[in-house]
Amino acid sequence: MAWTRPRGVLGTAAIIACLTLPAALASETPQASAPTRVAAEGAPAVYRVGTITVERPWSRATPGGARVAGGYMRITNAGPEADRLVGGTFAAAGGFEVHEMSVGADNVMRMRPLAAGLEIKPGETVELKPGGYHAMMLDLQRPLKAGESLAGTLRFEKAGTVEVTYTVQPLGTPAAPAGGHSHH
Ligand SMILES: [Cu+2]
Repeated sequence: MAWTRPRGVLGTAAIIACLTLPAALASETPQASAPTRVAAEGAPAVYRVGTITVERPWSRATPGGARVAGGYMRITNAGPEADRLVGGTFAAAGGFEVHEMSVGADNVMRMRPLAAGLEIKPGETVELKPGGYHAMMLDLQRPLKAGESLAGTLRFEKAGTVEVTYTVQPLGTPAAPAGGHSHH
């Protein structure tokens, strides 16, 4: 799960995404048109801080009473050194953790916090997605509704903090891989 792109292309994509349409972004970054593309219409979809690029942060609508929500995005490190996603914030949540999913000895898939954060190696892209690495929004203060946008931040060990906007996709979009995401 890695590809490299020239810095100039990333910079251009970021500017285009901020000023114009997601459609323009899609033509700049072929990988963005994968089947699970989830960027909301009109929402800025690419964020940069230092050598880190964050693409299309999104979350999913939650049923009433849910206390947690997942945060998903694609993170690319164009720099020469590894960096780590170590924290963040989310407007509707009281806490934020970085989680991984893994299958235990009992063959049950579980999530656990990455105490040292999620490493993004030089030149690599890491996808946070249902069933895999994800941001975990804790202590949700209200249900998330499909179509809304929520502000947040992402904090990287070296690159620092970047403000992002999460778009909330409908429940079940895209379908989570087998194993699901039931927890807490
Ligand atoms: Cu989690």
